Amino acid sequence: MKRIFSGIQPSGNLQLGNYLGAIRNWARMQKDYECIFCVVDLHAITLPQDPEVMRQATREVAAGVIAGGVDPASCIIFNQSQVPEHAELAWIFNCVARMGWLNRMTQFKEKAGKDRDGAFVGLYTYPVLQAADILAYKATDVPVGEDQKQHIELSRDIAQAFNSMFGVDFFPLPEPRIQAEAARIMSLRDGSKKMSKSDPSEYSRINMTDGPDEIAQKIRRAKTDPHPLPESLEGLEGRPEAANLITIFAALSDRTVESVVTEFAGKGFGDFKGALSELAVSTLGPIGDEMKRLMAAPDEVDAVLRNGVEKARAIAQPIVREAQDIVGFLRP
Ligand code: AQP
Repeated sequence: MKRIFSGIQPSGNLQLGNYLGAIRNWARMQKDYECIFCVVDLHAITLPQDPEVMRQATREVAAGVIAGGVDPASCIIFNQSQVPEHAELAWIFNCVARMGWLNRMTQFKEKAGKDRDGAFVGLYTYPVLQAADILAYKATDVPVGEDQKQHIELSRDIAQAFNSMFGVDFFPLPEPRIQAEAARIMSLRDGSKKMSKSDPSEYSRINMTDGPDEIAQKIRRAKTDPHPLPESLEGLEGRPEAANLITIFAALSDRTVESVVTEFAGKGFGDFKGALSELAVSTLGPIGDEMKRLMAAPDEVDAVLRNGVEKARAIAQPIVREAQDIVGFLRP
C-alpha cells in the first residue's frame, strides 16, 4: 500500500481552505493509502506564536482532522515536535539543499514580507523541514493545496540530490496530490489572497468551528461585484470574488464549477449567497459540532496524539537511522 504524509500548522483557527484543500481530501484517501497526518508545530514556530495558544491550537487541529472524517484507528495522527527524527533529518537535508533552490520559494517571500532580514532562519528553511517530514516516512504521495506544490517539488529535488550525492536509491520522489476543485480557496474579503488561518480579518475566512449565524454573516458580507452571475465559465474571468464563491459552492457540494455556473446563471448575489450559506451550514455544521465536542475532551485528543507519536516514531526511526549511516555518522 502506498504511504501518504501531510500536515497542518497549529497557527490559528482551522479554516474552510484547510478543510476543502486538505482534511476532506485526507479523509477520502484513507481507504486506499497508509496515512500519516501531522500537526506541524515545528513549522508553526517559524513565525512567532503564543505558547499557550499554540498548545491549544495543536489539540484543535487534531480535533479538526478527526471531526473532518480521518479515522484515528486506521491513520496515524500526531504532533511533529514529539518525533525528533523530523528535525534530525531536516539538518541533513539542510546540508543537501542549495541556497539557490530556497531562494526561489514564493511562500518565504510572501510570509517574510519586506523585512527579510528580520525573518527567522527557520522560515527560510521551512521547505527543507517539510521534505524531512515526508521523507522520514518514505511517503510517496502528499495531498496538499495548490499553495504547497512548489514545496513538494523541492522535496523531490532534495530526495534526488541525497540519492545522487551518496550514490544510493534510498528516498522515493514524492508526488503532490492536489484536489482540483478546491485547490485554492480565496479570502472572502479579497479574491486575490488565499484564505488563511492567520489573516487578521475574521471576515476573510470561515472557521471550521463557526456556527450557522457566523457562517451566514460572513457569506453575506463577502466581497462581490455589481454584476449578476455569469452564463458561462469564461464570464468568471476577471471576477475573482465571484469565482471564489462559486468554487466554494462547487467544492462543498462536490460538483463541478461549470454545473454551479449553469444553475445560477444570470442570478444576483443575494440569491446565490443564500443558497451558499445553507449549503455551508449543512456541510460544516456537524463537523464543527464534533470538533467542539472533542475540544471539550482534551484527554481523548491527547490519547490519539500519544498513540500517533508512538506509531510515527516506529516508522521514522529506522529510516532516519539508515539515512544517518549513509551520510557517515558513527554510531559508537
Ligand atoms: N486557502 C486554501 N485553499 C486550499 N487549501 C489550503 N490550505 C491552506 N489554505 C488553503 C491547505 O491546508 C493544508 C495545511 O496548511 P498549513 O496549515 O500547513 O499552512 P498554510 O497552507 O499556510 O495554511 P494557512 O491556513 O494559510 O495557515 P497560516 O495562516 O498559518 O499560513 C495545506 O495542504 C494547504 O495547502
